[in-house]
Amino acid sequence: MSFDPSVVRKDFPIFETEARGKRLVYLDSANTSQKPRQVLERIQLFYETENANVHRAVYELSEKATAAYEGARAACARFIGSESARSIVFTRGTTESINVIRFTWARENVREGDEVLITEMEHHSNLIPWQLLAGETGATLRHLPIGDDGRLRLDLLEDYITDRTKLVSLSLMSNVLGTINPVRAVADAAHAVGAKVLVDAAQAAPHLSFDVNDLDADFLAYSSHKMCGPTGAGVLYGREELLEEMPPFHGGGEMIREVWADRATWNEIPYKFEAGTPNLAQAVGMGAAVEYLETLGMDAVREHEMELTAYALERLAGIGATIYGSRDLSQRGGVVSFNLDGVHPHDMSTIVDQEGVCIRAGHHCAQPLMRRLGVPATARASFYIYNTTEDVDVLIDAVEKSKGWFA
Ligand code: 7TS
Repeated sequence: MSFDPSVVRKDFPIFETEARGKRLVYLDSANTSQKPRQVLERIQLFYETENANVHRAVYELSEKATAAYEGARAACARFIGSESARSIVFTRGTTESINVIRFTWARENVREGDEVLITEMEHHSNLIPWQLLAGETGATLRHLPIGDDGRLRLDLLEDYITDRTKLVSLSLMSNVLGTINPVRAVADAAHAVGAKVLVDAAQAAPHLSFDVNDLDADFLAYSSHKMCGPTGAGVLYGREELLEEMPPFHGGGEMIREVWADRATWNEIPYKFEAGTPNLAQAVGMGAAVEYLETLGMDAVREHEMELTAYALERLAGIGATIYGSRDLSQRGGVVSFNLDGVHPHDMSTIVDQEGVCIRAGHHCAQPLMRRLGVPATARASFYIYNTTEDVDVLIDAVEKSKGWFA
């Protein structure tokens, strides 16, 4: 049931452009993905035929805009196995979704002496909000260690999840190591002590099929722009009963039910968390991205990326690269961090750019993880539906050239 990536590639206008006069080899999808025509055309259609503000007017055009916006919400719910669209809050992306929890649920539920547990492999957007919360509340932030294989030390879970733990926030897939984390096992341990679980699915949502009920997530965050959708849109999933209890985030229009001069009551969920005019076209575009991925089939997406990752790992090992993270394909996705002896990743990235190859170099917004790995930076290639084995070959040739520069 797999698809042909060279056919998929044709859906993406960007691949009609060149990079440095060469075929564009885009290997930075963990950073942001490219956008298919189906999504771009859906956004255009919204502005051309449906554009009005949502939920506020009774005229037909506003009804059309509202239907498009709420249709996207239903698609985003279906995509992660949420039975109810009421659980889906539209945000600007994963970072904002995590910060919503910091400013709402966490402020009400995390006190001095409590603990928030994250892991050693988190992106800064699932680290800094909790550092700030800890600073404000006197709570303690703890980090579940990883082993040398780039996987979570589940054997230490008992020491790290205690009766003081109020929140466990972890990524489903690492943006550096590609590790797919056993979220359900962590969630079971967290729930056993009454803690809540927030899943950062920024890297998982574009690449893996998962279900919030199977994960037993209380909250889950993902971004549109990494999964073929536009920037400026994302999702915060929350269990309905938790969203109901939580105070609002931003105050303003749309999030209220009734307002007096000195007080107000709140709208029903999810609107209680969507103050002001939302990013309408972006949300609609995100819905179109979900439909695009559903048409390809998330199992086929995963299968394609496993094949490509296997090939890339083999070829990188063949040129003597150090690869960070597990080699076990069942435990990892298509984000491959690596280094070559004697070549700084930034130099490598600059040199491969001359061959039309886009890779990321640096700390990947995960500085504590870099310290744990004992490196200041890595190069990182990340794969998606439009990448081919030819892209990997171009990457390897280009990386080999960078070796030559420093020989
Ligand atoms: N969490 C993870 C695991 C991520 O990989 C990222 C972005 C974020 C959160 C933040 O998402 P945003 O959409 O709110 O920005 N990761 C990366 C990356 O790996 N390279 O650039 C951005």
